Amino acid sequence: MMEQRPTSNAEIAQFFSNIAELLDIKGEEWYRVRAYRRAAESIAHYPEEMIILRERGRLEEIPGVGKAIAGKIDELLRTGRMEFYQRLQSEIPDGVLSLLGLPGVGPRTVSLLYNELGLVSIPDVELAAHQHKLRDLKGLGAKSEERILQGIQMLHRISGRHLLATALPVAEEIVAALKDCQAAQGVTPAGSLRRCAPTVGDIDILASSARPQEVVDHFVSLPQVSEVSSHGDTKATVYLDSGLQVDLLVLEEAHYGSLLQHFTGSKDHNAALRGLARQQGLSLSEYGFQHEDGSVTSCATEEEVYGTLNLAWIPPELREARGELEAAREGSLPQLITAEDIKGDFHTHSVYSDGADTIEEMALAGMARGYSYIVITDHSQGLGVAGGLSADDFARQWAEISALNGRLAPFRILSGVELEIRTDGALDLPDDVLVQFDVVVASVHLGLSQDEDKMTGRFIVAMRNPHVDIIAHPTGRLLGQREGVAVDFQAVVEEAAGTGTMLEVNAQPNRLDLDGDLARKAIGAGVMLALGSDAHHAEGLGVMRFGIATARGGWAEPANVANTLSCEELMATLKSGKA
Ligand code: DGT
Ligand code: CA
Ligand code: CA
Ligand code: ZN
Repeated sequence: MMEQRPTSNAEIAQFFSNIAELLDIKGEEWYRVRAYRRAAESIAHYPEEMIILRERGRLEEIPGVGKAIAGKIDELLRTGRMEFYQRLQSEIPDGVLSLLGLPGVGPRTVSLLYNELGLVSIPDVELAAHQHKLRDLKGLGAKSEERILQGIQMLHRISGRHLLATALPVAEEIVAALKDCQAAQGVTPAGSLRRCAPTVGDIDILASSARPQEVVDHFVSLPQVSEVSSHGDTKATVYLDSGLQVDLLVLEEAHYGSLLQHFTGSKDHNAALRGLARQQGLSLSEYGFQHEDGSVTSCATEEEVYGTLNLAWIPPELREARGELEAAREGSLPQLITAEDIKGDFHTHSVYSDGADTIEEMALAGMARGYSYIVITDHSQGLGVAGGLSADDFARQWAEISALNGRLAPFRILSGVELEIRTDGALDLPDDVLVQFDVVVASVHLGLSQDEDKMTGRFIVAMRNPHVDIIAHPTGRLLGQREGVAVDFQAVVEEAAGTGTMLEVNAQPNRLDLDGDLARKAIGAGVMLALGSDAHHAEGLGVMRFGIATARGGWAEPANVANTLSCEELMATLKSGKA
């Protein structure tokens, strides 16, 4: 087998970011570590390919890339290896880098775990934490030990699950490949993927066909498949190279509605539906309704399945046994928000802070998506790690925005800020600066382990400020990495409603924060939702679809979501909107 050489900017950047981590773990000087980290960042975001730059002898034009690093890029592209990296790797066992994947554990802590206790894997750390060996490490203590243990337990809980955003493109590719099979009709994803759950255990795909075996055979021989786990005449289970499991089920067209309904789930929704069927003397399965005399009625569409039980068709995102059957019976299901309703994006970053693209590039991407506005929300100064801006920096930004607005009209770039709510609860910019933004989005990135009273207090102070329009990613959860902060959500929602502050549904695939349930609580209390991609580059605006799916899971109608407002309506709705 030929060894694959790293050639893309992302692959090359990964080498340098690994080097930075390894040096940091070794305890090297901070400025050396930072130099590699910087180089990794700028290589990852550089608009031209390293391969081309190297051919033209232009590697050193990249910010943060000097002679030494340019030499390493050259070596990597020429030989597929980097001597320096190899040497570092041989000094530190493989598993040590994986410790960085632990929630709340950075290179400093990994350095302690490895150098002081000789821990080289996550199971090592788990054992040592149970034995209370971590609390005596310098700067760690019992609380950190507890937090690390909780993090490991959370990793166990979500292990084997995949982010919706990871699974969805894979599923779409397989659906498209199955459609190439002559015998296949009605190919569609089902299961948690169709319900747009934040994470999925596996990908479920259904098809109808008069010749199921042909479809199943086509499926197991797709090039993406790395292992066939089972292969029957109407169903199969396979694994892909990425480790994702895919289930396929094929039935005759006459059963298709029953099949689709059954395999969309959720289990709880289906159990509730079966209960309802039983009350009407029917037994519900993936083949249809069985009557008391033993005869079976199959349903070709989902509408027939629900209709047989006198229910309106229920959108998949609502099928979680949270009152959707009652609403479907009463005809009070929500008219859910759709992608077509979205007129703008409330949360985007540019090169002014930690984004990769200019304001203009972000705006053009928004226009290409058919939006009428985007809000640029670069970080405020308190978030140093993200290159946060001072009041003077923002003044420069406003000038650029206003020039761009002259050129791009009627499209509007709204001036915004992702305002840090400091650990002591103070806001990161004074009121006389805040009043000058179109939209102020406040959020917490620091002091996330504070207790519930403190944390709730920080949010309340922010919402009471007359200029703060939106609280971004209110719980701070990171799927697979970090639980949400300790906060009295009921108090937050009431304050949001009272002060007319919106709560964000952050569309980043590993955030989806608020989640569906909390979004529904917020809506119930009369709070307006604001959807934000939190994009750090132009293509990043595309994650909006996951925000929309999450809002739908929260039963959101267009009237509950500020992104459905026109720019004029929005300005009239914002707290201290300038005319
Ligand atoms: P996942 O894969 O863990 O993200 O969640 P789902 O909902 O996709 O679950 P999955 O893949 O096990 O099954 C897909 C659907 O098929 C599920 O939502 C309901 C139905 N189903 C599967 N297995 C069973 C079962 O044992 N009992 C019942 N009642 N329904 C099932
Ligand atoms: Ca599934
Ligand atoms: Ca499955
Ligand atoms: Zn952000």
